[in-house]
Amino acid sequence: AAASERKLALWNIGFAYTAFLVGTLCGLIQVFMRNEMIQLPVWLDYYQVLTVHGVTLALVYTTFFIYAFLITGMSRSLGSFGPKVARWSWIGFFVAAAGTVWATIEILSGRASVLYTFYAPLKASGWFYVSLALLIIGTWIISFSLIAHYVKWRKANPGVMSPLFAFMTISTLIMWIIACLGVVAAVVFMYIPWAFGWVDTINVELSRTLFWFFGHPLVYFWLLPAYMAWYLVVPKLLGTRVFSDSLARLSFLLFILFSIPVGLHHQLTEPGVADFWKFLQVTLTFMVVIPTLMTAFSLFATFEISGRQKGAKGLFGWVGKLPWHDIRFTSLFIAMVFFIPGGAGGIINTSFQLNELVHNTLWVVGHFHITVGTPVAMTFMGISFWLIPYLTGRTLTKTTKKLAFVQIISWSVGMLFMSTAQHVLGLLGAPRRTQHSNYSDHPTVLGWFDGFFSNTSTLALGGIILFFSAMLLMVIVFRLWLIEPRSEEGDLYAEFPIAESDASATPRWLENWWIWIGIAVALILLAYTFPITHMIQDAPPGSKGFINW
Ligand code: HAS
Repeated sequence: AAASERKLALWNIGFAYTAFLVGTLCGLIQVFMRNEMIQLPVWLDYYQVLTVHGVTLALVYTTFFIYAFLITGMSRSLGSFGPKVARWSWIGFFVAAAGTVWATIEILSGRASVLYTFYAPLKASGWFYVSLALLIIGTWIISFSLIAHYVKWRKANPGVMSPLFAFMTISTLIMWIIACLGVVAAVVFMYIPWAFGWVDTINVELSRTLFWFFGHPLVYFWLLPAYMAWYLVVPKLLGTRVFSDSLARLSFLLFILFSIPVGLHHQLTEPGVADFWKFLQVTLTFMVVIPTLMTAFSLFATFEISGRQKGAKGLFGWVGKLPWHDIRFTSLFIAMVFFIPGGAGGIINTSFQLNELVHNTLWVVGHFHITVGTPVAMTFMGISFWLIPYLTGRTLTKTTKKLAFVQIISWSVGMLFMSTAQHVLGLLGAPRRTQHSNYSDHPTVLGWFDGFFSNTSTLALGGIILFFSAMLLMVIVFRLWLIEPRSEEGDLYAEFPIAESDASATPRWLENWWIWIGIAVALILLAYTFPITHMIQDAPPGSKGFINW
């Protein structure tokens, strides 16, 4: 990658890890409060800390890290950005960064303790929503810059299938841009007028629906860059090729189709939406599981093929042939393993009746810590171990590698304790998003805490281990950025590992984006037109104006 792209990617990484530092500190405070080990000072509110924790980790760390990865990978696979793309990418970064800093100030000043899902009826200051709009506009500017870079490449290479990294990037960005339309509509037409007091009321159900139109694909916006590493980096580290180019492309396209018309599975317990539409979206949610199962199939095939190439025998002989000593691989592998219970939990969540049991309990918190908090976050950690050296021209020395192993293992152990406790407590009935951990010492509640895994102390133990791991990661990032020695020619740890993918048999129509965008729009209209029309028509009197519907 050219110097300008490297610098931009590093700025994004720096921003991401600053958010990570703040977010994990707030995580530690969370578990201590649940365990009643600390009392917050009067000027700091539980919901404020929870909001900073969620926003910095789930929204800021992920987003900036993702763009660092995409920018570097696009530059590596399609060539350096021209001056225009470079300039706009920088502008996008600064707009997103300004929005983030502003949003953080609003939260810290106590004017926006509305959690990272920020939907009504919770209300923040109007400026909080403006700052969020800036963050989204910033990401759009970078996204369109990357798309422009890709379009230029395609014009220069007519009839050639684009490199897989670029294809996956464009799929992710298309999904992101369409998804954001929901939250932009909600923020601009509903939250901003409501929060500034230009209108008195808000159509709560509609605003939440527009939020989840965005909120569910948001989780795939986090996941897909991790999948890019699983599809492209893993085979390279195993010394083999991508299992199937067309399968990989198709799975990303399926995410464009099915990740958006499914938001109602977050609203299954809400009134105001007829069961039929909830059921339809639940069915579509099961469709979005398919590309993940394709990914799992493809990765197991990759493991097995590479194992057999190295002489593995028997059904599981390949396990012994995997490069366990390579932290870049091991981190990604553990990330994938966590996704098995993480994804299974997702299927439970989306099963209409079972959702009744788990909705708004700590179970859901457990679910997202073993989806975004481990498969995604740990993949980003694993990427950091080579991406930062690649960008800074330094190397991963033996000492840092050892630290990285300790970091990855401690993150896994911490997460295992914490998320298991969250899942179990949730099943017993512990609500999420509440500062009351003992629920006024209600006898039923005290009974929950008898088990080892249904205990806030286990939760806190996990949180402490996680915080230790997070601090270790900060040390590693710092060393890779500033302290490690310069890498030498051919240094594997300072390379951007992308496996080859044979696109010779891949159908060309897979890259006809308009087909996929068209089908996605049709599915969105099918899933959302009637529920949204009903929400507008049936809104209570007084909330039927244009802006507040
Ligand atoms: Fe979820 C709530 C349903 C995936 C994140 N989810 C959340 C929230 C977050 C989140 C943040 O239907 C909380 C939102 C809030 O604050 O209110 N989720 C699903 C379903 C999936 C799913 C069906 N979620 C994710 C991912 C996330 C994420 C991915 C982040 C990155 N989720 C829900 C529902 C709710 C929900 C409801 C609302 C609950 C409520 O009531 O509030 C699916 O995409 C899952 C598909 C995945 C699988 C796993 C298969 C995996 C295998 C192993 C992978 C291995 C590979 C390689 C690829 C079926 C087989 C093999 C190698 C090895 C070494 C194993």
